[in-house]
Amino acid sequence: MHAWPASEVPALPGKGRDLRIHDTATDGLVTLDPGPVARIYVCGITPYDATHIGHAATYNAFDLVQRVWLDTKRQVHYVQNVTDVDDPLLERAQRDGIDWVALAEKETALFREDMTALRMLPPRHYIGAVEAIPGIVPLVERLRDSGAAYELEGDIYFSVESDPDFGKVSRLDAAAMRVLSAERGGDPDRAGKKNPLDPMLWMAAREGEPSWDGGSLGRGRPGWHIECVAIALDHLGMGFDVQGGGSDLAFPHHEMGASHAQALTGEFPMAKAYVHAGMVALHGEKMSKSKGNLVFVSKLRRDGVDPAAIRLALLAHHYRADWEWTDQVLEDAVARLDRWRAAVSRPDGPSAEALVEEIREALTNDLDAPTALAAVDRWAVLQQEQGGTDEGAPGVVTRSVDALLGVAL
Ligand code: 5CA
Ligand code: ZN
Repeated sequence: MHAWPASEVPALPGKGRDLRIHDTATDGLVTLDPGPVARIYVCGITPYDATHIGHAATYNAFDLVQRVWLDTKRQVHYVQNVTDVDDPLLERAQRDGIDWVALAEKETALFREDMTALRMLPPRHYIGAVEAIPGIVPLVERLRDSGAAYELEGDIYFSVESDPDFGKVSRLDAAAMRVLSAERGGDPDRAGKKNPLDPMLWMAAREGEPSWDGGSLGRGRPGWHIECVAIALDHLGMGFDVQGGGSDLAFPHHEMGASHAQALTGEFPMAKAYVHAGMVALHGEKMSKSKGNLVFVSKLRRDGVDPAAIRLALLAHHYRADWEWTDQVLEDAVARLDRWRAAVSRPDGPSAEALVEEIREALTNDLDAPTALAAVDRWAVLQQEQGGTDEGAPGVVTRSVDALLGVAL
């Protein structure tokens, strides 16, 4: 699949710093030392509805990771998937009487437009589940042949008990896992499973549903977790730096992914840091396609909201916080954008050398974007109240805000 165009990332004066970030698996901050090529896998959308502010907030967090690494002059090898075949997509297509392929294509195209407008840097590899099937099948066959997976009425399940490290990503107890498994795509109540938590690796073809040749597995379609493992291992290999997604992916998705990879390679963890963004709510409840309480990025754009203001609204919240989208959040962001634009539109201003370092310091400290915004606010206030004689300063601020925060002033 093709991704979307990259906006240019200006080079900044001084030196970038290494990222310290919260890892769910150890529940602590880790300082990543990626080497010359940093490797990150971010779970992509299931394209059955338009990009909402919750998605955008999560992709914003991982865009900051990429920008921090680029600032250290590293290359970034960023991979993202599109879950372009899965139950919710097929159900929505059925409900609306449309072709599931057309639905996935339409919503993926809109996601690309939204990401481009928000200046999210694209992944180097953007891979759909369907195109990954030829790589998924041999992995499932290997898991089955090694005894880490078993068959149940034609479907293939992964046995969580085959992984001695199972549970180390989300660190939840079995009861909590069972509840979340039922809520998030699992089938803990299906009879005949070895362990209620065992997730499906390969679903045998169902009447009226799309299916693909699965070699010795028979016709069917892939399970959700193995999709991301296959794509990540194919394009990044084991031990990459960050696997990212919203906090609702810690269990079961990233837990099961780590387990699949452990069973395949004998290694744990698949990612050095498991990074999870908080959930954005609307009217007191998590924004979710299934509930329908959504604010779409594309709708805001159509209403004439500057994408830079949407981006500032996301950045005003720490990525790990759960927060609520309100009109006030957007109004504050629009006002901030106006203040910043006025401040950089002057020919000179107060020195911005310290500001670049403050933004770097904030972002490398677990992506503390609100602190970075506060630093820019202080420079803008100084500019407004006292001005300054540094002719390069407004340009440095514009470039810093663009390169590190993805906001075009
Ligand atoms: N295709 C899978 C990942 S492989 C999936 O979870 N797709 S999704 O479309 O449901 O979500 C895409 C990303 O947005 C995930 O990282 C998810 O955790 C995140 N996300 C979904 N809803 C919210 C929300 N309300 N707030 C923040 N992030 C969210
Ligand atoms: Zn995923």
